[in-house]
Amino acid sequence: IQSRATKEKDSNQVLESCEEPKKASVGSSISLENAPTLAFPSISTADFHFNLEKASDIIVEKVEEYVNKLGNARLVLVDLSQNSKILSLVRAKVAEKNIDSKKFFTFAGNITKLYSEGGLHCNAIANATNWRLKPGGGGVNAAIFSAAGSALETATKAKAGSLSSGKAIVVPLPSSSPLHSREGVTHVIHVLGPNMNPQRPNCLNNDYIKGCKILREAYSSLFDGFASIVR
Ligand code: AR6
Repeated sequence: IQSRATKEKDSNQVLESCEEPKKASVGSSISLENAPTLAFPSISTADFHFNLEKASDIIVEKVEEYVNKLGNARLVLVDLSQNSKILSLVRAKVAEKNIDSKKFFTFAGNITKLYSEGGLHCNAIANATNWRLKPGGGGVNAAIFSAAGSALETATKAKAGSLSSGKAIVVPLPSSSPLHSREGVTHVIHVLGPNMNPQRPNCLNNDYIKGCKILREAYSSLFDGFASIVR
């Protein structure tokens, strides 16, 4: 069994090898490694076919709006691959802004294995879900419901039966869930983004005026939900 110290050392190595966040300079402020952290996927940009340029603008705008309101808490945008288009777009756009790289950074990895495989402590993770809040359907929703086991389904049902687009719902994860015991995730925040895929319910038919408004609401609702557990 790896000691905590070894894990934390490994986690630094992982972060450094991803070049995210930038190495702290000597004498800089304390590490935020154990600060409350929300890992979130890019909402709506895969199965829901939302335009990546527009989505990346909204992610950067919303991160900029929330990051300092959240105290020392961290926001981490996650995608499966280091070559992810959305991660590169956001990294490039965030570099133009004055955003603390210890409080917001991108990370390549499976959102259900951030601690065990990436050494990244995240007490909350966001799920890009469907309006029925049901397991399956592929993407990050299928991965999170599957990794969390039936405890997440039960806890979600106790909170709500459905979700409207642009909204998020915070679900405390029971300690019986492997995602809690193995990864340290205490809350899953389900978010429903706008849908541009004609094969899925409530398609917006390329109406990006509505779509961008709903995506902004979705991120506000997600970050407000995270703020409610950090407080
Ligand atoms: N870890 C990290 N990121 C992931 C993972 C993972 N395990 N899996 C996917 N992503 P998507 P949407 C990234 O399609 O577009 C579902 O069927 C992915 O690369 O999961 O909001 C639901 O039930 C992308 O960047 O969500 C809904 O019906 C991001 O997560 C619908 O899809 C979101 O991709 C929601 O579609």
